[in-house]
Amino acid sequence: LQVVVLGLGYIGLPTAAVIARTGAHVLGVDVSASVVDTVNSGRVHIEEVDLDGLVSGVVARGTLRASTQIAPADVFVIAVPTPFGNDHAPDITYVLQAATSVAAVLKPGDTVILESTSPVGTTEQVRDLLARLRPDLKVPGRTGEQADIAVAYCPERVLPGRILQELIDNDRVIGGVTPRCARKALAFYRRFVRGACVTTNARAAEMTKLTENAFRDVNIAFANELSLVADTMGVDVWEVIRLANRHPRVNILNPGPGVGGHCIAVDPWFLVHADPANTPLIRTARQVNDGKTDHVVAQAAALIESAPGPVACMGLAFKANIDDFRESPALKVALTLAERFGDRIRVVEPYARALPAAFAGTGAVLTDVDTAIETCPVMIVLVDHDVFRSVPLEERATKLVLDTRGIWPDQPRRRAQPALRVAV
Ligand code: SAJ
Repeated sequence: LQVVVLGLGYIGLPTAAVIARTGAHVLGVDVSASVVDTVNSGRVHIEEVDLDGLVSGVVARGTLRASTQIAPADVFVIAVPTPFGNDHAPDITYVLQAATSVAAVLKPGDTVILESTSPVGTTEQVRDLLARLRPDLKVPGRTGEQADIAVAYCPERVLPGRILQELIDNDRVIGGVTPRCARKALAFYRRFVRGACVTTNARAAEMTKLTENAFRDVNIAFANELSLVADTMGVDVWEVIRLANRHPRVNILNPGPGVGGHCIAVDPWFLVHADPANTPLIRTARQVNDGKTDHVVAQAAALIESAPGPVACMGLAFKANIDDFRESPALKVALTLAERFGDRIRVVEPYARALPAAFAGTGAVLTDVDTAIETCPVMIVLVDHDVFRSVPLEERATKLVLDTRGIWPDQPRRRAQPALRVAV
């Protein structure tokens, strides 16, 4: 089996490597020559558990290679980014560019699968584009005739940090442009997926992906809203959530400094954009989560102004134990504080070798956990990295702490609590 994976990013590269491990011959195609060179030398340009060993193995075995040029194959998997513009409109340019390059090498019997998170209707647009570019091929779902090619949508659902495991173990939703297309794609995923593979139509599969991430965003917004209310009340939100979650039908997520990454903070907008009139809840959740970041900046600034000395901003990553700083609320908070408080700010990020370029000229410096503990009387916890979580109370008992992730529940509360006293 010859497979082409278009896009060698956080999803495409692990997917290509996992397919290559089954013995299929995989060509990974990327627009970046440096990414292609890195992969061909058996190395990886992204940090993901066990990915380096897997890629070096399949490249050495000759089942994975990379190129900037596409080649004929049996299955094409499109895993390119789908960003949004300033008005939150989804931008499927990269998907259409990838499909255009596939069209040039497509032959009867081939399967084209879109994995990129996409607005509903994108897979049909891909099908229509292929039909326009290749009038010699019968595309699926256009006439009653049997099609020459299959076109399907199968969203990736993997969690950064657990990608290789979840690629295999997660259930997959496979949406065909026609039922026959879904079955064709299903046979492909069965090669490497251990989870259940469930078939549906392409539009339902597209909406399912957006729904999953919107669901999580709405639930995190609920937790973030609670954290603001609890602050007003002078109540520990973590305690409230822990207790409420003892109810058999309550399962509240964790508040934090906002929602980051390139999925949950983006995908809900695809639903809002498609039907603004009917999505007040999803839109508001986005606003609550973005607003939480501004709230944390204000809280941190007030704390920093109230005390002298260096300030440790703990973490830049968009979530725990990864090196991914894209759309990170922690980075946004730390950067805003660095711009305002300059050389008082020490950034602690074990997953960064240097401060991101945006910090240049602010005066902020990167430091390690030990130095921060020794030198910073003020600590702002922005990411729940395990290495931060394990700092014992005796090393931080005297610090002024703003813990946006609730990793130090035993930290003495030093901020004046709003009084909610009952007269006795
Ligand atoms: N977060 C909280 N509180 C929580 C959970 C998360 O503040 O209780 C924050 C995180 O710190 C982070 C953001 O939300 O900033 C997103 O993190 P995440 O771990 O929820 O999700 P991602 O973005 O790493 O991956 C999500 C996953 N989707 C769902 O869980 C529904 C993953 O399965 C998807 O494949 C991925 O998006 C994607 O690519 O769409």
